[in-house]
Amino acid sequence: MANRSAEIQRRRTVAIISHPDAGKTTMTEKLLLYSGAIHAAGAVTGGKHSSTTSDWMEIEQQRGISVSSSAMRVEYGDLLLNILDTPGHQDFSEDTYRTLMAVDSAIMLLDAGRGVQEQTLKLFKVCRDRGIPIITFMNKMDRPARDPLELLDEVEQTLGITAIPRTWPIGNGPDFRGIYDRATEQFFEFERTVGNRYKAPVSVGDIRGEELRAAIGELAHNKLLEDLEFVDHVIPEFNRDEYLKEACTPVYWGSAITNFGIEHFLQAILDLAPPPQPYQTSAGTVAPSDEEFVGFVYKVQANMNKAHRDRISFVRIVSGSFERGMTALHPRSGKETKLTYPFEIFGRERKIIDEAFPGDVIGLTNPGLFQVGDTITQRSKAALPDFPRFAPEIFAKVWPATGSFSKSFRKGIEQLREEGVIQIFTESDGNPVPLVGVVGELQLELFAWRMENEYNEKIKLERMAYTRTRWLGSDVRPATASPVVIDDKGRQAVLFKSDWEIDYTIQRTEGLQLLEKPPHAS
Ligand SMILES: Nc1nc2c(ncn2[C@@H]2O[C@H](COP(=O)(O)OP(=O)(O)OP(=O)(O)O)[C@@H](O)[C@H]2O)c(=O)[nH]1
Ligand SMILES: [Mg+2]
Repeated sequence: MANRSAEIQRRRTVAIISHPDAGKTTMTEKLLLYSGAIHAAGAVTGGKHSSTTSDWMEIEQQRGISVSSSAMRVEYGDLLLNILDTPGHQDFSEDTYRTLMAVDSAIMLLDAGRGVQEQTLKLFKVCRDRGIPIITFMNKMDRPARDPLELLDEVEQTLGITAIPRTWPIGNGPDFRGIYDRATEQFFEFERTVGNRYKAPVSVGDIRGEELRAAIGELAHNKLLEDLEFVDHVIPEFNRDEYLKEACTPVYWGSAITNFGIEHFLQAILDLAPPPQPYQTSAGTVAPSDEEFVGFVYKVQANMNKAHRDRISFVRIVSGSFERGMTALHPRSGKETKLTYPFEIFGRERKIIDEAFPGDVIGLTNPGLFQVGDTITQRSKAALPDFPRFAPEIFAKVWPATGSFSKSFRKGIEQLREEGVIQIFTESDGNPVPLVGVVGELQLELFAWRMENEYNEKIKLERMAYTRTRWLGSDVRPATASPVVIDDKGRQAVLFKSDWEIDYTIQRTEGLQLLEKPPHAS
């Protein structure tokens, strides 16, 4: 068997986060290109002919947005990089938050024309809470971009972290030529290529040279040199320990679409991102070097492959080593289970593996046993803190269009609930028509689309007026007409139409306890 400690030390597990559309999936594809994992990059254009490794779902390709996180594993030099691409849209942020549980660091993309956007801010806070360090990339420099100093200042002001540029952009929009690498003091000039599918040709030049001065004009060249001098004098030196402690974020510039600056960024991820870190569990701290195998499910996805139609649980390995065929304990059910088919995952592709180590994300075929948040161990009862669950704000009754509650209808609802695409409630009066609850509109659309395309069940949705969910903290039920429903773990929740209705109900009902999050499952 491979040397376990060396195997752990060579792994890097990283999530890509940003506001929608900043270019995460495009960047993921380009990191795969530059690491040699794919030989030509696909594109996220939306429409029939687009495809990338991480946006492998048909609905993602049609719309040009990511609706689900995906995992890619690449080897580069001695290192093994697990890249987890996340959806930016807030309707899918539960998935993104869960993915952040499975990584040791994050890369944050900003659209250089827009700076720090609303969703960036939220995701940054989640990284902070998780205690994971962040590398920043200012993307879309091939479009008109904001002044680099202004962007750095915005990161510092809005996110409260020192932003330290490691590269610097030369020009922007059509005049974007390349980047200056502050560490080597070299200027890398890139060439645009048709289709951007292959690496961009690059030449190394002198930032102070006459050639560049003539090309961009004296004024721009003077400003560039002044900016660089300012950066050298005013911005603190980069220090990896400070980055690991989240006291600073190193910043890189480029354009994912034209492949400018990608190689430096990939190298930075490999040089800086931390190896697998310990996790806090109910059984204390579990370190990667611990002998006992511990892993947890951060995501479940059904029907990844039309030929198999099975459910894959994405498992992050925390400690020990994993061997194909091993028997593991599933503490939530108390059952032992043999893990016969572990997969290495690359977008929608999968390949059986014989062993895996802390830091790895592997796929296990899910016999309906594993749920998001479950741990899998060798013998201990280690459990992770609860995974985030958002209170739904949109509700609908869901009917099969055929009118018959068939087996495939029930299976679709059950599996998509298990994945977290929807939450399911039932009315406490025993009405069998399920109520779906979601955080955003796009989730409902995804649900309907997948029911039709993966389970061959067209559905009808009857929207309801409720916009708030509160769980009951005691047996006291509301004295008003607000309905009590049962969630998928058997807990009672109340649906309201407005904050006003919540206040009114509280006033009317003595001893009523309303919780914004579900109480711990018993
Ligand atoms: N001009 C320009 N466009 C880019 C760049 N990177 C990505 N795009 C485009 O921006 C759009 C969104 O890109 P994606 O890679 O899908 O962005 P994303 O962050 O993955 O989006 P979500 O996953 O839906 O949040 C696509 O049309 C890309 O072609 C870039 O460097 N320059
Ligand atoms: Mg995407």
